[in-house]
Amino acid sequence: MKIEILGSPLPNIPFEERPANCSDVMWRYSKNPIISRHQVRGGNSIFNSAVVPFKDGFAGVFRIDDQGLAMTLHAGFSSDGITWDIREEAIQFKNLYGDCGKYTGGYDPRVVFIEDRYYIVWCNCHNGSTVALGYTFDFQEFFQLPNAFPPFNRNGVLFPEKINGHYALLNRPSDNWHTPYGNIFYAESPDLKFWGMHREVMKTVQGSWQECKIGAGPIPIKTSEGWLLFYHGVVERCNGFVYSFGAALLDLNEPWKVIARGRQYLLSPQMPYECVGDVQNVTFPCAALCDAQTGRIAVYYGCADTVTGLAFCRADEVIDFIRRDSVPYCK
Ligand code: BMA
Repeated sequence: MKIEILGSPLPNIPFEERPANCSDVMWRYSKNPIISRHQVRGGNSIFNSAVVPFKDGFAGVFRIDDQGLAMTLHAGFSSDGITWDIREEAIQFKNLYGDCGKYTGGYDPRVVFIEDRYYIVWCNCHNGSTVALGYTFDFQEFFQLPNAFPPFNRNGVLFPEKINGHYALLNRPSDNWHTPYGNIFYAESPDLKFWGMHREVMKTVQGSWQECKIGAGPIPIKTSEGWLLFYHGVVERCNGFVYSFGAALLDLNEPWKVIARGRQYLLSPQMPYECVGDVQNVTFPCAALCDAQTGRIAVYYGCADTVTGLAFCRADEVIDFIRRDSVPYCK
């Protein structure tokens, strides 16, 4: 049976065909990186950022670390998904719930359209890193909801629709710095304020690229086979962490159940802009655009905590790849 993305067509998705000399399931954009570290005045780096289709083009929320290394979020707009006009002024969130979630700087945003608005989930520094939520209708005015969890937690990723009547959020409980461990969990909420029913989705895999910690990446993509989830995995080598990314397939109705999970990574730091930068050897995906009509996917990923790259794949090929060589135990 044909593997399909269940969603809307996106004929203007940024996409480049696989180069003739490449047999990889995922391949990089030939003009990477698409966003340079100095594209916005006063910036030190622009990476780990999220984009969505918006009006006739695209909009996004970008992580900029400034030259004092303060981490802030900035709106950006693009007509083709490749050339971005990113606002120099940081987003100011209108805080709707007082002490429950103040904006004190943010990083690693994800953006998703649900029902009538664009939700932003990011890592907030309020009393320690945790998962913050907010929304916008127009990428001009932004509102902040309560933090989903107390510190420490990161890599919050909302599903693009309610599951069994509830909002659903992948997350990664952690500690106060570069957690040397971490598994992906699932939480649900009736109203985006109260979160519970925590379930474990996936553990790390010893002796692999996903050995120390894993974290959900872009918004899961609904397919005929299950939710296609791209996620990053970290291994500690003798001179530091290496961040690669791969994919898993989660059950459509019970997404805490893993159907298949790639043993091999899809992309790992190999190009100079992924290996050299403020933090060496990091590829960190935070967004994916997909075209349901053709199965084409474009993944946006941070490179070496410095610049932003783009990589491409096809949903059916990724699903075949992770089914063919799956981690033997899924939990
Ligand atoms: C993680 C996050 C990411 C970063 C990565 C590598 O813990 O902070 O923002 O890309 O570390 O430094």
